[in-house]
Amino acid sequence: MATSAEAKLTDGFHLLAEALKLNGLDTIFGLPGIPITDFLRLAQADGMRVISFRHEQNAGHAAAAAGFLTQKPGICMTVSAPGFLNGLTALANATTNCFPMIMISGSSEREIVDLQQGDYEEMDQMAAAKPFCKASFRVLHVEDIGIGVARAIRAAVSGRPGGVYLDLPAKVFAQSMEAEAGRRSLVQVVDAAPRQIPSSESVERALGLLKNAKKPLILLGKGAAYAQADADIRALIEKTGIPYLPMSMAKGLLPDTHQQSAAAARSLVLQQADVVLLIGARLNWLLSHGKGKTWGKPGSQRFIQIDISPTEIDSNVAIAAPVIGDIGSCVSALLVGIGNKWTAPAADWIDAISKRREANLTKMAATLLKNPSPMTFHSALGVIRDIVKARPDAIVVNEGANTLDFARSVVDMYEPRRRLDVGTWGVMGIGMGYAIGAAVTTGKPVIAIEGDSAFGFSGMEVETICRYNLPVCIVIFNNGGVYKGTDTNVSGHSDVAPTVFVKGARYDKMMEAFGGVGVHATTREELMRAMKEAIASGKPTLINAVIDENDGTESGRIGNLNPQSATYFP
Ligand code: FYN
Ligand code: ADP
Repeated sequence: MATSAEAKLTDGFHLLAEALKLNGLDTIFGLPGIPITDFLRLAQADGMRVISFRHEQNAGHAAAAAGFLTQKPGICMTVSAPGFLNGLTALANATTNCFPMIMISGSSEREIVDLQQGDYEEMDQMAAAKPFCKASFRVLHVEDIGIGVARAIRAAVSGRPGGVYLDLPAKVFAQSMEAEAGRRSLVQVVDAAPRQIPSSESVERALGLLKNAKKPLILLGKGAAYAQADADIRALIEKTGIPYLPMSMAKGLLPDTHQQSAAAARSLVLQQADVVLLIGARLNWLLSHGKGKTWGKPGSQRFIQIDISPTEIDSNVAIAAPVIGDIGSCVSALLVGIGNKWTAPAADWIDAISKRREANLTKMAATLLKNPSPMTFHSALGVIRDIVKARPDAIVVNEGANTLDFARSVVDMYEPRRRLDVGTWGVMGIGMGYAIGAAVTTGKPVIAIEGDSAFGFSGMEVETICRYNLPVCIVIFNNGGVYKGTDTNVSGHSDVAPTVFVKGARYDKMMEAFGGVGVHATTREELMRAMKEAIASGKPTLINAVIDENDGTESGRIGNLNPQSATYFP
């Protein structure tokens, strides 16, 4: 039994849990081991949700997804050096995507690390993290845990959101202090992501440009989805009548079936628009840096850009009208400026877009009608498209090359923040982490549309999905390889080609091994039945969707980025 002196003490374990809870951070995605095992136990006993993974990268991706979906930093916890490094990829990816998360890692003793005397899992983790995230902090004394957590929260969510690293040497967890002083050392962060109101001149400048446009376009990026200004963004688009193009994770901000969506006329609007209003989208590689043949005649466009980060402006091309502030405040200021007077864009611009859109939709519809066995990407995606239409609240996670590219255009989204994908880096490996993060955070069904190669990066987390009985339905597009399954080895020795996997692989058996539902589907009917059952039951399900190994193209739709040797192949 504790003596009265001991009862008045607290320690780093308790203070860290209390600091997180005080700030509404009630879920930890992590992986136990020295020195955080007892912390995870204690956090769970203290009422927090602790989701334990099989690899830190996936825990980090789950935290990042939670951050994107909730605007609160997702929390990832790892052990020292190797565990930390495993998580670092996810932290860097979150930062690149502007998703708020905090990775907290246990670390070795400073005295030994700094003299490089060879401690257990020795590494200067704070220095290693610095270039890969927005901010990096270390707490050396138990009484600073509250401030350390507060600084991490503010850095993650204020301004442009991103990843933050918080270093906790092992001995800080066990350090004790007087309980009342400990309680007073904690900080409840006030207004962690303050609104940033745009200047009135910037709003007027933007409206002036937009009003005089002959062929205006609104481009929505995942910053617009993150901002949770859904009603105002929709009002801006519908009031002005301006066509809009969603980047992949902005799909669903307005339903993809909306009359003003130019998603199915992408090339045309990018080439022909004269004024483009970017809302939470960067002119990076995904938008051909705002120049080149994607964007029509050189100099034919002028840009308005709404962003919270002033240094994003002019990063690739000149921005005629920057509007700096948070998207909610900027869009509402534009709406006030517009009032009830707005002249809809000229009919010939709207008609040209409709014509291209209808032509592309008709072309697409024909590919979805076919019913081959094995399936093709399109025949299988036609099924998923119908399933998502029937469950618009389901969250779609999507990675792969062809599986990503085709799903992006085939599977319509109807609600904001329902699509999570490879993002700014085009990274493989987000699949199961995002799926778990989304399922835990929202409680909604999750449909993970996975290339067979992409799934491999996080596949072991099917055990995690089964362990927590999460409503995740994974569909593996199994065409037997990276891009496709037909590559051959021309060297004469017996290894398979570097892009080819085991023929006839049965990913569904992996799910069965952990008590989930595994289904082998070779036709649309089998896929449809299995998905309906998965969504209705909420049981962890993995469907091995057999796709023709000839279907798929090298690098999907970004083959232009894939250098090919002119001399290697005869
Ligand atoms: C779009 N399109 C459609 C529809 N939606 N047609 C019919 N119906 C629907 N619903 C049309 C659209 O108008 C384009 O035709 C075409 O389909 C492709 O549209 P998409 O996919 O929006 O555009 P595109 O050119 O592929 O976009 C470029 C991109 C995108 C860079 C933004 O490819 C992307 O997000 N790529 C990420 C790739 C990635 O990260 N891969 C992971 C690594 S793979 P046209 O208008 O006629 O052109 C490692 O190897
Ligand atoms: P996409 O890949 O969909 O085009 P990006 O990730 O390139 O989107 O762009 C997102 C942009 O949104 C970033 O420049 C980021 O600074 C900005 N952003 C994120 N959240 C907000 C917000 N609340 N208000 C304003 N801008 C934001």
